[in-house]
Amino acid sequence: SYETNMLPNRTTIVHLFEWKWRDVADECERFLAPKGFGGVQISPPSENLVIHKDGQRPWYERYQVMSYKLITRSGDQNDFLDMTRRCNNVGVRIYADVVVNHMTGAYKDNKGTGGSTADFNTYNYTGVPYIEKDFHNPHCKISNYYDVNEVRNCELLGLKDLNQTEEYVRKKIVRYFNKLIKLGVAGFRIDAAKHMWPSDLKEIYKQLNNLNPEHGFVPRTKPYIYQEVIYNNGEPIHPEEYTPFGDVTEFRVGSELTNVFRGKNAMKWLISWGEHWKILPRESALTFIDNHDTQRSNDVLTYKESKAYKAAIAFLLAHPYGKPRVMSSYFFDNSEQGPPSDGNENIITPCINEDDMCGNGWVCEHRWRQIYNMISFRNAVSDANIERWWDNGNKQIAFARGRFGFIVFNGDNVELNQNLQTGLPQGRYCDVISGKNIGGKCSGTTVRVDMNGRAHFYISQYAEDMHIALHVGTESKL
Ligand code: LAG
Ligand code: CA
Repeated sequence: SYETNMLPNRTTIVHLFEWKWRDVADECERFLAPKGFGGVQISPPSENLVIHKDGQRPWYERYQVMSYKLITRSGDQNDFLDMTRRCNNVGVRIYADVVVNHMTGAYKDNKGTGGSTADFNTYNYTGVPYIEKDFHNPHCKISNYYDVNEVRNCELLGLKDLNQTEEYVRKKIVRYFNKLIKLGVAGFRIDAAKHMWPSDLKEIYKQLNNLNPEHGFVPRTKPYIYQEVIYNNGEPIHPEEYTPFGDVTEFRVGSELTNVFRGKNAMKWLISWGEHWKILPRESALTFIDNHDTQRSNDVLTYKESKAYKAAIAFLLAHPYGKPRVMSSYFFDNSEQGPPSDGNENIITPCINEDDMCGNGWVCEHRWRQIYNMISFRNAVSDANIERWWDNGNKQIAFARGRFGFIVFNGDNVELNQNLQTGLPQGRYCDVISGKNIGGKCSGTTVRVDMNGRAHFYISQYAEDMHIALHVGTESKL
């Protein structure tokens, strides 16, 4: 198991997709730290190709690399350092999304967000620099995912494919990663890891510096690495090839939990959730319901199906399997749509409304009470075991996390009306889904746990949320 380098009792990463560095820094201070978030996955910080399509800048331009200069629409290197300083100061870690499998596709325009230019025909990227011999040759396109060589040596979506087996390319990548380490990141999301040879990645990781103690890290701390490996049934490339030197994103979690919380699979089966479902060992899995790709392309739950989505995330966070990440999005109705931007193509800062929700086109799922309160739940129950599993044989379930937390779900089309053994110490607990404890009083439902640890739960099939969650630390005084 790899160390995430979060503060003790912090557990969860939020992906602030397409946020500007200044806004991330503000969010660390005013919201993420107080609510107990462990870290932020940021959008790729490396200079990208400016793409204009249908009168706008599609989000995916950030996956087309022009150089490793830290200049993007999210900000420059000064903004970046200001972000890591301010976030680390309040105990929130920064994980950088790093795109090193490839550079760009071939376009008519060839200007980067930092002013670098490239000649796509001759594979000349002056900003690094890379020249043709730094790319896989012969040039080929990936079409057959059952051919391991093709997946790793050919172009993904026509993106010029770097040859990481070459010493010079590795050196440039290592330098880029070490620059980010020096600037205070706690780790990396390795984009398109499946498209690079495990042996090359291992070599690159070996040459990485320890985290920067000036940013509050204990000397000799290794960066936390989680790798994007999408496994589809039957493919020859297995995520397990990458777990000997980092964690791996477990996409099957999102699809399986989507099935359950859409009611297509009975919740009672979740009693065996984890390795029994033929997913990665818990200590290697980075888990999530949706990410920036699957929320656009796959059939998974997103903010657009909020009731089921909130419940799926609650289960993800209440269950000890994996290291969780939650998505934070902007509204979109077209899959290429970029982040909210102004007339000068600058990304617009999310405004924060009086009710704590975001405006200006940002969804900010991480600011939904039902989501951030479950992060507190996960922090509070720590590594306590699942105990006192209950189900009705169908789509109503409940379980405890030791003596620290208890959660109940009603995914049935009938009400849930049950007296359950919670294992919690006697007290009046605030349900953290319908409300919270404000000045010693629950703003939502209060649940009375008696001296034997039993409590009564009622969840209508029509309720705004299908679940109730209790954890120690939220007891009401009334
Ligand atoms: C990833 N993980 O392994 C990213 O999570 C994913 O968002 C990236 O694709 C992909 N790998 C490459 O880094 C995204 C979009 C693609 C987009 C690509 C490059 O999902 O749609 O491709 O970034 O910008 C686009 C066009 C393609 C075109 C390609 C090259 O959609 O049609 O062939 O650019 O011009
Ligand atoms: Ca490759």
